[in-house]
Order: sequence, then C-alpha cells, then structure tokens
Amino acid sequence: MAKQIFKWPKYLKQVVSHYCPGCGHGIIHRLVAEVIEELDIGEKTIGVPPAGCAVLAYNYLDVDMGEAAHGRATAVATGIKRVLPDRIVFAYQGDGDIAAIGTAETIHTANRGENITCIFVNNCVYGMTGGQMAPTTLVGQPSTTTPGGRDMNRDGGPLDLSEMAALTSGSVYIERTAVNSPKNVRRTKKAIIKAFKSQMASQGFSLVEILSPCPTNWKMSPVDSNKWIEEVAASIFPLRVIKDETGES
Ligand SMILES: Cc1ncc(C[n+]2csc(CCOP(=O)(O)OP(=O)(O)O)c2C)c(N)n1
Ligand code: SF4
Repeated sequence: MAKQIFKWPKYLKQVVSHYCPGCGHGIIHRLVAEVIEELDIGEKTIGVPPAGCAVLAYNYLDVDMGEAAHGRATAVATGIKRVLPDRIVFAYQGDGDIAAIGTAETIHTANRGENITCIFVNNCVYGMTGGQMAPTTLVGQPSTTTPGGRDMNRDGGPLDLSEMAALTSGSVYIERTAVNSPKNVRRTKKAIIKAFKSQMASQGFSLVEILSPCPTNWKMSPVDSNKWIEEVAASIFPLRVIKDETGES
C-alpha cells in the first residue's frame, strides 16, 4: 500500500487564510497544528493570538483559542494556565507584539517560570500596521518609519528578546529557528515539539523564536525574502539553542 506522506493537519481548518503570498505565519500555523496532532493534545490545548497579522489565528487553528490585547499574550496565557493547569497553553506573538509593547509581560512571565510556551514570530517589522520599525529591525534595514534604514545612533540596535528571556531563572527552553528553507522548517517543528513536551513535563517557561518572511513589507519576492533571512537576518539573530534545561536531547 502506498505510504501517505502529506495530509491536512487535523487541527488546521480547511479555509483560505488572509496571509500574503510567501508569509511565514501560514507555515508556522501548520507546524503548530501538526505538533498538536502528533502529541495528541488537541482536546486540551489553548492558544492565545496577538494583535498583529496573526490576530485571526483563531480562524485557522482548530483548538480552543483566546485573544489578547497587543503585547499581553503571555499575561493572558499565564491566567489561563493558572486556572486550568492541566491544559497546554501557548502564546503566539509577532516581534512588535512581544519585544516592544509586550516586553515587560514576556520577561516577567519567563522570570516567574510560568509553565507556558511562547511561539515568537520574528519578521523584523510591524507587519500588520504597514511595516514600521520594530525593536527587531536590523541596523540599515528600511522600514516605513526609517526609510533611510534603522540608525544605530538614533534608534539603538536590534533587541534580543530571546536572549533576555534566557537570562531569567524561570525559563527552561529557548531556541531560535527559521522557516526559510525545508531544513529550517523541520528544525522549527522539532523545537515546537520540544517546547510543548517541556510544558507537558511542567518544567517552566519555553519559547521558540522563528525568523519568518514578510515579503510585503520587506518589498522583496518570497524567494528573495528567504535568502535575506539566510544571508542577513540570521547573521544578527543566529539560529541556535539559546537555553536548554529540559534534560532532553
Ligand atoms: C495598544 C495597541 N497599540 C498599537 C496597536 C497597533 N498594532 C496592531 S498590530 C501592531 C504590530 C504588529 O507587528 P508584529 O507584532 O511584529 O506582528 P506582525 O503583524 O508582523 O506579525 C501594532 C503596533 C494595537 N493594536 N494596540
Ligand atoms: S504583512 Fe507580512 S507578516 Fe503580515 S501577512 Fe503579509 S507577509 Fe505576513
């Protein structure tokens, strides 16, 4: 009998998404849905989408979903997990959401060691609102608020939110990956599995940062966007395990 190598994930709704062609959010939604299915946690998973392009994630992921005000997803996730500790709770956030308005919530959630998982989608801009500079925008990278490129002297440098979260005593597992190539998509899936498993073992705060293309605001083709992640973004945000105290290989 032929081996089935592709199927629609059980927890990904069969609808057309609003994401632009070449956007990374759709790939990441699929990975989250696959992991939920493979770990057989669909009936007890609760997601918390952000304000950002992924604000409608509840229309795509077929698990219980909440919603959070801009930057507050880890705070909302904390509340849900504390009331329902047997659930698997994840926050899904963009870089503007998590590393600008939500910095305080994120760092303190990590520091408290809340047993939740954060999926941090880093596309180096504010996507939904039209491509303004985010804390993660690279020096020299043009954005609508920095048309001549981010200036180190004026704007500071890119903020390493994941490294900051790794410095807290409550964080257990933090890895940075990307979805710009099949190899990196597979690595991202492994990282999401590891983060969810760590939460299932009640180990504390886990976070997967994913470098993700935004061709629309970068004003590049999807192919060039993936190359830019490989050649430029990943040199500033290196793909690596930043912290791993899970005890798992
Ligand atoms: C309190 C508040 N301030 C500002 C906004 C406007 N706003 C909506 S999404 C967003 C940033 C989105 O960028 P990011 O978090 O990087 O996610 P992306 O859209 O790139 O996935 C902003 C500033 C808002 N919704 N609420
Ligand atoms: S604006 Fe960027 S992040 Fe938002 S849907 Fe389009 S490509 Fe994706």
